[in-house]
Amino acid sequence: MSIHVTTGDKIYFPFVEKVEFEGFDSDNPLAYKYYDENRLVGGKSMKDHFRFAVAYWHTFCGNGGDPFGTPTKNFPWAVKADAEALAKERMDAAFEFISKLGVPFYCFHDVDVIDEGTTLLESEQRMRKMVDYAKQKQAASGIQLLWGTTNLFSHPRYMNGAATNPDFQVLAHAGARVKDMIDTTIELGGSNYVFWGGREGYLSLLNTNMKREIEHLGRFLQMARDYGRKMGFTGDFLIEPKPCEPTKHQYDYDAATVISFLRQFGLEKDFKLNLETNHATLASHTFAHELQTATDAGMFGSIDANRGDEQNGWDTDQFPSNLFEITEAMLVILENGGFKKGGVNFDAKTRRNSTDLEDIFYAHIGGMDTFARALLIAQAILEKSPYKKLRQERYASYDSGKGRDFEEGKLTLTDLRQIALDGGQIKQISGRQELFENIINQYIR
Ligand code: XUL
Ligand code: CO
Repeated sequence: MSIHVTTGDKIYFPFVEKVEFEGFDSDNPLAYKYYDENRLVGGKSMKDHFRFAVAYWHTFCGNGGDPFGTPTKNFPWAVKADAEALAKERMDAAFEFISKLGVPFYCFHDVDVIDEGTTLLESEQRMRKMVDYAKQKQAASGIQLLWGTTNLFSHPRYMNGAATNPDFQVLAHAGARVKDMIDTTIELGGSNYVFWGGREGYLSLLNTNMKREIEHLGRFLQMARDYGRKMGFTGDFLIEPKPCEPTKHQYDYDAATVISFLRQFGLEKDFKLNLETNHATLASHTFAHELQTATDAGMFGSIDANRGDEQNGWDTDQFPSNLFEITEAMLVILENGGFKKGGVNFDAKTRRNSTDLEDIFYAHIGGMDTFARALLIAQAILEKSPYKKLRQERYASYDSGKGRDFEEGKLTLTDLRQIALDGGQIKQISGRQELFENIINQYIR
């Protein structure tokens, strides 16, 4: 079906009233097959499990343009010349889409809702108008802000970074924009505030004082935290790790790097992590590994859901569809108590040649159904299968006797020698990886 251009009646998606749960047997492409928002899984509704969010930038600002070609998506809300009129039309379309999809949250960068003005003051004024407009939209629809963030990477002023820029004046400008967006997030009742370190990294170490840049980043985040708390922000600050792209080496490389950075600068109580599937795979980690690393450090916050491509090494931001991958992720998330202030934000874009308005529905429906199905599988594995027991058994030698004494710090290296002598021959204990994998496969049904 082609694009429906609607100007007068302001209906952008006339082909659907509401995406409903119709179950596995439905052939309706505009219905959920697995995501049933009220269905209880482990005593919690699917809606509360996921806290799904639509990413404003991909779905309403993405135009399909790439380094090889001009935009392909001529969406009807992107035609007005005047910045404010365009911003309002786009927000009308966004709230119509999110309501019809039945998703409870959205996320945006400052410049997603309205372009910067020619001066900092004009940018701030523009944002205040859009905050008023968004407040009305949120109140009328019940849709809430999962997180706000500042785009500190698109404008040419940030070509050498924002908080890590060698020029202090650029850092100050970035501070002004972050302050404005923290105010916006508070005013709109946002649950979290995200820092993705866009161009915080380097292209060449030859011209870079890495120590100084990282210290500037730490100081900058302390200032943001202090300002937010002073203004009454009770949500979580989140950092989103990514190893490369756009810079050759991003400072927020992966979960482990960010955790130690946060501890170095005393930020670990206010900051958690926003983990993205495709960023994990770019760092040569699985998504589950990144989730487990953050969880074990007490810093798991939220996720940006998407997937990469097996055959290439860049951030393709495709919608999630890999059931095995998401099941492994849901196992980690469920075992550790699920989302609190965070949720599942679709930081994903439809392909350049997916040009119909229906495609953005199909994409989100597919992503949500993948997560819903993975949740059901993971819950069944944790409740019914020997998965947890098998893993626990691998560590049985630490549950009592000398193994427990070791865990409790009661032994010395000399004790270990004596235990080794007394223990005699070491028995082989299988890791049984294939058996673990079979359990996941068995429960995919
Ligand atoms: C970039 C990315 C961003 C952040 C928000 O790879 O993931 O869209 O999620 O700035
Ligand atoms: Co992201």
